[in-house]
Amino acid sequence: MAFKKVVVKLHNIQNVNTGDDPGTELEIFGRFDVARLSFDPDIGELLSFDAQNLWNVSGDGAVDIEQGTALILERSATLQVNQGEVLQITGHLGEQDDIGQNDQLGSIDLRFPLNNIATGLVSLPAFQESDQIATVKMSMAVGQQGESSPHAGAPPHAVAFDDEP
Ligand SMILES: [Ca+2]
Ligand SMILES: [Ca+2]
Ligand SMILES: [Ca+2]
Repeated sequence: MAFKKVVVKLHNIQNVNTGDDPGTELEIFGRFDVARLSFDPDIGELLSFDAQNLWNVSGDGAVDIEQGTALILERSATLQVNQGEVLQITGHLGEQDDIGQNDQLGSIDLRFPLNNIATGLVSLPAFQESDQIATVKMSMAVGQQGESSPHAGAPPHAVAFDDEP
């Protein structure tokens, strides 16, 4: 069965424009997760497996990001996606405000079938509410791929000596 082992990396979150938000910084919070989705024919639904969190900050812990700078994260997760499965990247960003409700900058739910998983930057829309704009840099890297699961069959290197005294 074909598979790809893929490393998904959340590099950074950039404050492109503070806009009408008070001060020179955006107060950014949110979360990003990756998982693989597999169709279960018995119940006729996509199920989520191997979910891994890349970043998770609540409004109370919002991070100040100066306009024109980035919050460096460099968090990664590794998943093996098999034939018929889908790599899913989900996330959302918010912007914390002391007065009034926090701003919702946007959400993503990106899905990559096995054939669409390739090394490179992940194309993401800007996260934006009025003129408060943040962008997120993510990438994926295919580290290993093949036609059969590496979990099946013999290990690649047999132990060639014994350690009896
Ligand atoms: Ca705001
Ligand atoms: Ca601010
Ligand atoms: Ca704010």
